[in-house]
This record gives sequence, structure tokens and C-alpha cells, in this order.
Amino acid sequence: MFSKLKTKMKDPAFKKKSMIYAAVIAIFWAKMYFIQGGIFTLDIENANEAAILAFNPLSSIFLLFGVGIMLAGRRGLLATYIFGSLLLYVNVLFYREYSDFLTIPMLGQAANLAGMGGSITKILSVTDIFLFVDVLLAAFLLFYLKPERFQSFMPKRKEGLILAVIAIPLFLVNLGWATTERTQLLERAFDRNMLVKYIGVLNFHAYDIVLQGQTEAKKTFADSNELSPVLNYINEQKTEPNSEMTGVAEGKNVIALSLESTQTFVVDHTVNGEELTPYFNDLKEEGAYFSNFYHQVKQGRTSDSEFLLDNSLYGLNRGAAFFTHSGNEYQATPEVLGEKGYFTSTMHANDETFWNRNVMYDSLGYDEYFSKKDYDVTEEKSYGWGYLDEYFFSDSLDKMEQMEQPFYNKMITLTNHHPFTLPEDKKLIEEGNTSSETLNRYFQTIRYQDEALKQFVEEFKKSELYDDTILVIYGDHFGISENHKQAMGEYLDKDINDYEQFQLQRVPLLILGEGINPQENDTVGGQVDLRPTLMNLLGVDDKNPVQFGQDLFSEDRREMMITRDGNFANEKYVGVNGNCYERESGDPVEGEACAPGFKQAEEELALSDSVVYGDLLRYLDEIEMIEEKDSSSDKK
Ligand code: GP9
Ligand code: MN
Repeated sequence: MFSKLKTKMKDPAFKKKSMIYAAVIAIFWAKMYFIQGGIFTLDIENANEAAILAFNPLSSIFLLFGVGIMLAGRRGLLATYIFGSLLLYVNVLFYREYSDFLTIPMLGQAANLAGMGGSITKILSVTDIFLFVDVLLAAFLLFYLKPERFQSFMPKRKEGLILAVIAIPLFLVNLGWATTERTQLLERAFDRNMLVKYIGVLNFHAYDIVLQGQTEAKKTFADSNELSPVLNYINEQKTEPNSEMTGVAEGKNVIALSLESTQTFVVDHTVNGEELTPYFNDLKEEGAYFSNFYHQVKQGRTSDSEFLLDNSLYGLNRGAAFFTHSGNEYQATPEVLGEKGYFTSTMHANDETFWNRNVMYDSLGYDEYFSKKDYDVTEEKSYGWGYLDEYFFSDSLDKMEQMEQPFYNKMITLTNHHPFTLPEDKKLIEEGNTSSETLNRYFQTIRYQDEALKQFVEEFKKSELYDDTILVIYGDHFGISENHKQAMGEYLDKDINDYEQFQLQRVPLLILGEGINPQENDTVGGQVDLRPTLMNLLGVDDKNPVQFGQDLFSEDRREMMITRDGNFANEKYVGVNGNCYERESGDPVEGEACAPGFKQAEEELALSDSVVYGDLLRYLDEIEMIEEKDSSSDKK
């Protein structure tokens, strides 16, 4: 066999063929290396990581090209080259917008891309053409390179199989090498940036396909027994809500107002000497303002924040539950309040299908969804993502004044959305002067949103609704991604390390209404806590026991906020990416101090996921019936 191989290796045609193989693989490898190392920001910490990053494209390239050849020879190879290039490019675009990688559930959300018009043009760059020059080179090598005595490059299917098989040891070497930096890499796949750093973006997609299969299987094989560990855990964690606050807003209307991309760092901050949120800065003195309140969203963005608000469950690590699990059974806030005689609705002047809201809102139990078609949207009153906030607010107030009471109404603003652009006459302050255009414009849209909020709240105060309503204002998620760390550092005049980046995930929360004493509350909490807090204020006995949040006003609540990445903040510490910091000072401390926090974060997220993936709330009635039976037989 070896002698056969030896003679073959001497054959000039074979040599040439191997060289073409090597050249095509090498140019794709070089491109992928450039994208992974130069476009994605994967935080390479040492030489070993840099070497892993350089090595990890190889196995996926062998597999991809091998499959291409097996399916359709030379054309198949070029087809997979083009496919691979497009996939990389889509990731580049996605990464520029979200600092994250595409997952299969996200692909199902193509409908959302239609609404991204404004943002898409901002993330395209002319120089991106260079990311496709190699495709021409590959086509030339495969189809037109016919030197003397050498017939065209004709890969055999068998060779495709050999490439695909070689991919396996290459991947195993990659994985083994990666575990020298991080153990249980695939099991602890919270962080896609980390996965891509270690196994490469194409292998990440292959892994994502496997995860998808597991997800489908989970629901099919789930049964009611899986609720027990969830309920046990929640019972162990349980603390009583603040009894003094119970029912202070009984029978009142609720307006939950979600402010797009609004982070806490803008509160009480200025740019060029101008306050960014002058109105909110004063308004927060009138109610309960929470200064250590974090968003907990992931790929589902605004929809994740809605999911957290209405369910007190975590969103998913991949995709948006609004898309992937809209068919689940939920016993969400609107449903519970609906049973208590509330009229429940959502207002958001975007396409009704965005984030699959039209479907998901039904599952959550909303009576009505006022979307774009219900607003007086004209071109003059729109910009960027659509209907400008000031008009959205005034139309919405009109609608609420006509509404059956009591009501629970969620309002979602839109103007302060990436790419943060405004018509000239709506720019109330100068742009910022950091090195990030995005951040510079963000200051202006934040300021605009604050003005729109002022107009809304002032009108609302004059309306008859005011005395009978509590207003809950919160930020849905960050607006300035990690990509703009350096500019954030320039603005805040400090180095944005992991700790600072984590603290930037705080979003404002203000609860206003009669009976709620003005206070600055520094309890550590997150969006998962909104539902129990609200239900306690309304004095509603919420029968759904599957909630991970706790009343934010409770004196003895657990101070714990878990992010979807498995990071956390508690009273003392902040645990980020395996490192530990003192929460208030940001000083690094021994990792051990954070070990229990990380463990708990992992457990809690896994339990919440088991509920969503297994559609376990469909078994709640069953469990209630068993409990009722038990308690009635106890009485006998
Ligand atoms: C779109 C709005 C913004 O309807 O909710 O979505 P986001 O991109 O922030 O999730
Ligand atoms: Mn949003």
C-alpha cells in the first residue's frame, strides 16, 4: 500500500492535484483566520489561544469541502466554498450588529431582518468585497488552471470522503487542545464567543445543529416529573414579599413602559455639559428607583425582556423563546390578571409579526395587541425603525384613555434603537465626541427619547388615568455593545474590563404610583424579578409557582441576579467569565468567592431551560390537581 502511495506521490499529475487542494484549502483557511482574528473580537488571552484560533478552521474546512466533493465533485467543492464564504459573511454582519453568532433558531427569524432596514446599511462596508476576492481565486484554481501536460482538476468522490474523514482527527485534536484552556467546553456552552474562539465559527454551526436536535427531543420526551426539581429549587429559594407593599396598588391599572436600549449609565450623566436624561433624572425622585437592576436578555433582545417580565422565567441561550416556544403553555401575567378582571394589551408601533409577537402575545394571554397598523404612521412622523416615540406616546395615551379599566398595558418604544439615527430637527443635543460614531449618536437618541417621555408623562399626569395607575419604566437591554468598549472607556474615563462591561448591563427601573414611597433602592435584581414585584403591589395571589424572580421591595430577598451567560451579581460579588470581583469596588478577588454563585447560576438557568424546552407548564394543572387531592384527603 505504501509503495503504491509512494509511486503516486511521484506522479506529477497527483502532485499538481494535491497542490490545488492545498491552495484552495489554504486560501479559505486564510480568510477564515482573518475574519476570526481580525473582525470578531474574541478576547485572545495568550499564545496558546492564538494558536488554537489559527488551527480551528481546518477541521471544518476539510469536512465542508469533503462533503462538497462527495456530493458533486469539482462543482460541489466550489459550491461549498461559496456557501462557506456566505455563511462567514452573514456571521460578520450579524456580529457587527449583535457581537454574537447566528444560531438556527435565529435563522427562523428572517422575518425580523425585513424590519432591520436602517441597521443593515449601517453594518455593510464597501471593503467587504475583499472577503469574496478569494472565491474568484478558488474558481480560477478549480476550473481554469490547466498548465501544460496537466488536465483539469477533477476531484474524485473517494477523495471527498478522505477529506471528510481527516476532519474527524483534526477536530479531536482541536477539541483536546481547547480543553487545555477550558474544561467541558461543549457542556458549558453559554458563551458563543468563547465557543467560536476555541472551535471556530463553522464548527460552532455544526455543534449548533446538534443542539437543535437535542432541543426538539427534549419536548417530545418531557413529562410532568421534570417539574419536581424546579419546584423544589424555587421553594428552597423562596422569600416572602414585602408585606407593607402588598396590595398598595390593588385594582389599579398598570403601564409597563419598556424603553428601547436604555442603560443606567445615561442616568444623571452629561455629554458636552448637557444632561442626557434631564426629565428622567427628576422623575426618578418621585418613585422607587432601582439603581442595581440588570437586563437579562440574550439573542431575543426586546422579546426576551418581555418574556422575563411576563413569565419570570429566563429567555433562552439560543434564539428567542418568542419564536421557538410560542406554542408552549404559559401562565403569564396577562393571563393571571385577565382572570382577575383586567383588560390586557401591548402597544408597539412596529410590524405585528416582529419577534413573532402576534403569535406569542396570544400564548401569553394578551387581549389585544396594538401594532403599527393601529397607529397613524406616516412618513413625516417616522424615522429609522419607524414611528417616532413622541407620536407613539401621544396616540397610545389616547388609546388608554378609551380603555376598559383596570388594565395591564405594556408599551414598547422604538426610536432609541441601533443605529441611533434621528431627523435633524429632533436632535436636541450635539453628538458625542468619542471614537465610536454609534455611541456618539446614541447620546442624541437617548436625549430625544427622554423628551418624548417627558411629553408623555406630563400628559399622563394631567389625565384621569394618573391616580388609578402605576407606571413601571424600565430599560429593555443594552444599546451599546461590547464592540464599543473603547469609546465607552473614553466617555466614562476608565478602562472597561469585564467587571465594568458587566456593570454596564444595568438598566434603569422606576416604579411610580400612589403608595410607592420615593426611594433609591440599591437591591441587586433583574428583569426576572418584575412579575413578582408587580403582583405583590397589586395584591394579586399569583398561583403560578414556576417563577424564578423575587419581590424587589422585599427586605429579606436574595440579592442575586443571573445573566443568560451564567454570570451573576450578588450582594458582595460580581462573577464574570469565571473571574470574581467585589461588586461595589470592582477589585478582583479570589475565584473561590464566586464559585457558589456560578454554580447557582448554572443550576437556575438549567432549571428554567427545562421548563421552556420541555413545555413543562402544561403539567401545572395536573400537579395542582394532585396537590388539591392530597390536601383534601389530609383534612379527612
Ligand atoms: C422591534 C423592537 C426592537 O419591534 O422591539 O427590537 P430589538 O432589536 O431591540 O429586540
Ligand atoms: Mn430592544
